[in-house]
Amino acid sequence: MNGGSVTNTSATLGSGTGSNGTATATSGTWTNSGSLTVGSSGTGTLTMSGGLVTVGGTLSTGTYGTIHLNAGGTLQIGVGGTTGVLLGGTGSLTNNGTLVFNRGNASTYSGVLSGSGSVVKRGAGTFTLSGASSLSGPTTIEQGTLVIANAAALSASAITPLAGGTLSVPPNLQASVGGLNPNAGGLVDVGTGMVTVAQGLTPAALVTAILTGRGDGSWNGTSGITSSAAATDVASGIPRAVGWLDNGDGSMTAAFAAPGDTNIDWVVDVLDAGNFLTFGKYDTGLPATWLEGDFNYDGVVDVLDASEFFGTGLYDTGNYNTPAGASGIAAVPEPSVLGMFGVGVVAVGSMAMMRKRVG
Ligand SMILES: [Ca+2]
Ligand SMILES: [Ca+2]
Repeated sequence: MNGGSVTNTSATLGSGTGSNGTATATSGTWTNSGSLTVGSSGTGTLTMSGGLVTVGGTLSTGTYGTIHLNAGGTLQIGVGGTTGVLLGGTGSLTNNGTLVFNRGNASTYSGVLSGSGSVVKRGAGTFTLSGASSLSGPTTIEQGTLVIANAAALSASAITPLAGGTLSVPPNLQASVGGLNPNAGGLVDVGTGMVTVAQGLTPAALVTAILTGRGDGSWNGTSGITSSAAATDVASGIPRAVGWLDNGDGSMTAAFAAPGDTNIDWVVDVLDAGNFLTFGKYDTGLPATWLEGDFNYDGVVDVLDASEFFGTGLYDTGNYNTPAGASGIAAVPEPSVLGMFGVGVVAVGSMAMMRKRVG
């Protein structure tokens, strides 16, 4: 196929024993409203180097079936309806072109995607990637929700959710992605999980996205970075947020967090009290990060952040983000440390007030 448009229901390349079926697309469109089988009893080869090949049903390969998705070629699975399956949902594919997943309902792909190609999530449905893929091209979420249900589902891919598209992680998952553009109009929902972005995301862009997702404080933003779990908690009076970390190696982390959990290990303890006090940003007006105690994203640490810290009531109470069904491990309270921390904050607060009076 090198131009024009071909439409059929189902097709098979290499149907009978001993037969040899080959299809090569360099331009134009080939639409299979039904299924496409590459190599049934015979040998089948599907090569895409340009144009668009769409499979509305199931794309499968037999023993002697081979799919080449090369640079310039586009393979679309599904046409926005309730069908469209790539390799049984489990087979692996080398993608050096463009791979489009387009379903209107929920579906899962657990195979491995490799190559330098790109992925497009189209269609209103929730699409779950549960395999560990090495794909290095970009991923664009045009519509619906893309769930990365494996910590390495898109660990080498830079993800861009566009308006109407959402990237989300399952409860408590700590996922890594190759890159992330959270300010392109779409939404990133960390839920009760964590997303670490390997490169390309600046602290300023990350905080901008978090502020957008936070909205009026209810975490009900429709773009930027939010946490639907924090939104639920805040609505019922439980202070939760999206915390962030500059990991110092070019990577950035955004995660469900309680104010006060400076290092986002889902425990508020002496390490956090230490960070809040010893980074020395309290009431200085100096630029500060979440790690240094800025829990309300205004870039400084002051009494408002101290209030956020104490407002959670989580100090030394153990993990506040245990997976559903798991039993939490109760920590032994250390009231003396909490007392010291309280004294410390009061002390720096008093010093600041004295400075102000003197000034
Ligand atoms: Ca902590
Ligand atoms: Ca602050």
